[in-house]
Amino acid sequence: MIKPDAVANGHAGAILDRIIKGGYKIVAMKYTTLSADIAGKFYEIHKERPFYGELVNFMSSGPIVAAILEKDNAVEDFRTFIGATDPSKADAGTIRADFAKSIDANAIHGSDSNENANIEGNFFFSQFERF
Ligand code: YYY
Ligand code: MG
Repeated sequence: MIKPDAVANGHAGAILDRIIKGGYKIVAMKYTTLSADIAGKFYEIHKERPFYGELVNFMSSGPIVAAILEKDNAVEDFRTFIGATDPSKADAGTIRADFAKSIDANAIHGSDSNENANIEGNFFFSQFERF
């Protein structure tokens, strides 16, 4: 998911270009805005964390791009490709190093396991959209 900061800053196209050139096939994609309720559900796992309220506010603050990507070893490789959660600690050349400004507004989300990739894909897309 390309987060509201990156979309608002005009980086969605550049980020998608990197993703495609990085060898990821876009299986499904949508441009939409999350309500606070939906953003809260997406990040429900972080409910008890101190940053949850701000995270939900931020994630529902403007349009996002959600996509299902396909590649060998996609989940692990994509986490490396986007860089550390805190962009100041992200490796040079990663999406977060180049497009994110802070740990809370960090440009992009990547699923952290195959199981969660499936759950999160189903969260955004119907069975007809993820052919
Ligand atoms: O998977 P990843 O996005 O890299 O980080 P998580 O630890 O799952 O946290 C999800 C999300 O929460 C993170 O992308 C930004 C926000 N966040 C925050 O605002 N402040 C923190 N100290 C940790 C995470
Ligand atoms: Mg995470």
